[in-house]
This record gives sequence, structure tokens and C-alpha cells, in this order.
Amino acid sequence: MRSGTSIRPRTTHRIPMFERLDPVVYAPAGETPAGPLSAEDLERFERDGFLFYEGLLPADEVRHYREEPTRLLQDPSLLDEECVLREPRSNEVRSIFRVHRISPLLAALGRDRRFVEPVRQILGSDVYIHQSRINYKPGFEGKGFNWHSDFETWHAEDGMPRMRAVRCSIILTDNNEFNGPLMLVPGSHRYFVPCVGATPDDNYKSSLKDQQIGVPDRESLAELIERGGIRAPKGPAGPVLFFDCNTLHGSNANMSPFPRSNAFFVYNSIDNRLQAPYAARRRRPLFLTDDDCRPIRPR
Ligand code: 6CS
Ligand code: FE
Repeated sequence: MRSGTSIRPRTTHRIPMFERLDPVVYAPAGETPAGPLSAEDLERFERDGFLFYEGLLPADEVRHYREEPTRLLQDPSLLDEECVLREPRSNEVRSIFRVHRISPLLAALGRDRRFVEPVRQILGSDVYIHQSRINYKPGFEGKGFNWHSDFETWHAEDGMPRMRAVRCSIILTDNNEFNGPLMLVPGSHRYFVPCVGATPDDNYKSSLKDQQIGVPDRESLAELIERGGIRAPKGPAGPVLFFDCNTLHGSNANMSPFPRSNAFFVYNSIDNRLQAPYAARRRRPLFLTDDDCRPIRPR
């Protein structure tokens, strides 16, 4: 447990949110960093905290990746592993973690320059994979995710020092208003909301199914949503969503028969390696926080 950091997670009483201390796009003042994203893409990412990118992966490639979750779930050696998480009230798979280590196909995708180069452009440094995962949200059974900032958890429970990480999600199934699409709060990445409540030991065992600690208070949420609104990108499978580690997001349960799955990689700057957790006794296990911090060489 550490104190004295300028970012204060998991407080004993409510303290007001404050403005982000770190850049969103890391570049020398006045310069547009070189890379595949245009100046408008970067401006949008900086303003909203996310970028919905269509056409990055061709449709036949997306179809190929879409088969991978099903294939992984058929591998019996995997199913008892800690990295396979089930829905709270059924046996349906909710998430598989560490897919960049389990699946050669996804390992290759995680190093793909179409993802790594935009992220390097945003973060202004080399990067490594901090976490990877497939979320399934099965039809009828898939439960939602409470509003949260990923960074809040990674800072408090994993010891990620600064906001210098980007998540890259591949939308593997169609998203519609019925299957619990991801909702994002544009502009929320510019604020840090200290969350009330101490971190219990092994919090991840419950938080990955139903997060209760590290969830912003309603007053702050209402204020940020009033300012920025809520966006739920919908449409056919295929787009790639880049989003800042501190953008508030959440989703509803899936009450439709249509599954909603996505695969994602979290890239952290190699200049932002994990320290001791800021508000937990122990760092979480390796399936949630990879410790191979060597810079990815894109392929
Ligand atoms: O625990 C994690 O790393 C991620 N999962 C959840 C449910 N909340 C925080 C973060 O996004
Ligand atoms: Fe999240």
C-alpha cells in the first residue's frame, strides 16, 4: 500500500474529481506525432478519449478472428484455468484473459502493426501488452459492467503509475441496442474520479464479474455524462476501437439471443511500467497484468 501519489484512488470519503495530470496524446508541444493516424484522428482521440476505426481489418480477417473464441472454448485443457471467468449465476463463459499467450492467432494480432503503430503514435513511446482478453457476453446470460475507468483499477490494484495506456478492441460480433453494447462517456478521460472504498484482498475474484470497488460516485458520473453525453457505437462486426485507459465506460446485460464479443489488447508505455499497487496489498496475478515489458516489435 502506498500513499503520497498525486493521484488518489480508493479514498475513505468522497473527494471531488480533478483534472487529468497527464497528456492524452504524448507529443512535444505543438507537434503532431508521426504515424498512421491523421491529425483529425488524433484530435478526436484527444477530445473524446476514444476513436472508432472502421476498415482497419478487412471483413474476411474479422470472420477468421470471430471463430477463435469458439475454438478456444473447445480446448478442454483451458477450461479449468484461472484465466477463464464465468458469469455470476450461470456456467457461461464471461471472459478469457491472457489470450495473447494462449492463442497463437491472437498473439500475432497483438503484435500487428495496424494496432501497435497507432498506439505508439498516441503514447509517444514503445509499448508492451499489459492485459489481453476476450469478452463474450453470451445471449440471455451475459451480465453488464458497471461504469468504471480501467486506469483506476490498474493504478490502485496493479501499480500502473500514470495514464499512459491504450486499449484496442476488435468488435467481433454485431453491436445493437439489444445485446448490451459498450457505452462510453466522451471527455471523461480528462478527469480522475477518486472512488470511495478500500480494496479487499483478492478483489479481482469478484470485481471481474461485478465491480463494486473502483466505481465512481453517481454525482460525478452524472456531471460527466451531462457534459459529454453517452455514446454506444453500434453496427456490424469489424471496427476497431482505440480508447484511452481513463475513459469511463460500462455496459448493460445482454437480454437478446445475440452474443456480443470483442477481443482486446491493452498496450502500456514501456515508460509506465508497474510499481507496487497504489491502493491494494498485493498486485493482481499475471493473467491480469503481464510482466513481460519488452517493447513489442510490430509485424
Ligand atoms: O480488472 C480489470 O483489469 C478490468 N476489468 C474490470 C471489470 N474493471 C477494471 C478493468 O477494466
Ligand atoms: Fe473496462
